[in-house]
Amino acid sequence: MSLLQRLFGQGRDAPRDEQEAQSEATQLKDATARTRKSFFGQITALFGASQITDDLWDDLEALLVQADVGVETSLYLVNRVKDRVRRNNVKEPAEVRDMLRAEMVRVLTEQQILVNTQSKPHVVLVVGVNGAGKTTLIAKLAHRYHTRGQKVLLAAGDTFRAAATEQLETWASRVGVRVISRGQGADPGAVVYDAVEQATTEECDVLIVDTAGRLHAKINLMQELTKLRNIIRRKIPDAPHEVILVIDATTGQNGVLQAKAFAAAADVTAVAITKMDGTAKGGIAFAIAQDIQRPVRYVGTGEKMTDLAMFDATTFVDSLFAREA
Ligand SMILES: Nc1nc2c(ncn2[C@@H]2O[C@H](COP(=O)(O)OP(=O)(O)O)[C@@H](O)[C@H]2O)c(=O)[nH]1
Ligand SMILES: [Mg+2]
Repeated sequence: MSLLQRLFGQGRDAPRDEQEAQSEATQLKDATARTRKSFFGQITALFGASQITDDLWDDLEALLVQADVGVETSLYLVNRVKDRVRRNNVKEPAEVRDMLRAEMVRVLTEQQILVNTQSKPHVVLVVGVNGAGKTTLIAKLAHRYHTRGQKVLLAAGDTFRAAATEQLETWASRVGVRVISRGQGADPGAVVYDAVEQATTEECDVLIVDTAGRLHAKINLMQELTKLRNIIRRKIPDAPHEVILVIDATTGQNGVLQAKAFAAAADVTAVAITKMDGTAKGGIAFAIAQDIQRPVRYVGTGEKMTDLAMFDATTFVDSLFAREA
C-alpha cells in the first residue's frame, strides 16, 4: 500500500493522484491559516520558553479552549501530555510540543472511518442544521465523485425551504449531474423514494440525499430522518452507507452541541466541518472527534465546488503548527 493510500484510504472519494492529494493538503493549510495565526501561533510561542512551568500548562489549556477545542478535550489533552512529560522526565518545551502534536493526532484518528465503497448505489445521507453548508457540500461531493468517473444522482430532500431545490438544481447543472426533485412543499419521503428507484434502475454509483435542517431541538426533524432512512432501506437494506453530519466551524461550541444531538439521533457515520476558511477556531475538530466519537471526514475550505479537502489528521495538526503563514 502506498503512503497515499494509507493516508487517505482507497475509497472512491480518495484523491485521484499525488498531485490532487498535494493540492488538498495545501487547501487544508490555507483554510486553517486563521486558526494557525491566532491561537495555535500563541501555542507555538509558548513552547519557545526555556522551562516547563505550571503557567505553561495553564496557558496551553486556556489557548486550546479559546481555539474551540472544548473544555473537556482541552483538559484531556493537557493531562495526557503532562503525564507523558512526568513519566519521561522531559525538560525541553520543544519536546512537549511534539508530544502535544502526537496526542492531537491521536484524538482525531481514534475514530475509525468505515465506508462501504462496494455497494451500488452507494447512498449518502447529508444532515445538519440550516445554513451549515449541506447543499454546498453535496455539490462538492458530487463534483468529486463525478470527476472520478462515477455516475452520481442527487435527491432534493430539502423540500421545506423556498429555493432549496433550485439551489441544488443549479449546483447539479454546474457539476454536470442529475437531480431528482419535486419542488418546495413536496413530501421528502416521496423524493427520496423516487431517487432510490432511479439510482437503482440507472445503475448509479453514488446517490447523495439532501435533507431539511430544522433545529436539532425539534424532535420531528429526527423522526423525519428516521422515516427517510426507512424508505431507503426498503429498497437497499444496508443503506444509507454514510450519514454525513455537516457542522459549520464558525458556530463554535454551539456546533458541538448540535453535533451531539444529531449523533445521538441520526446514526451519523462521519462529520464534515465546513467554513474552516472563515474561522480562527479550527480547534472545533478536536471537540467533535472527542465528544461525539465520530471521524471528521471532510473539511470545507471555501464556497466553490472544488473547495473540499478530505480530512487527514496528521496534515491537519501539522498545518496548525506550521511555521510559515
Ligand atoms: N467560506 C465558506 N462558505 C461556505 C462553505 N460551505 C458552505 N458555505 C456557504 O454557507 C452558506 C450556506 O450553505 P448551504 O449549502 O446553503 O447550507 P445548507 O442550508 O446547510 O444547505 C452558503 O452561502 C455557502 O456558500 C465553506 O466551506 N466555506
Ligand atoms: Mg440546503
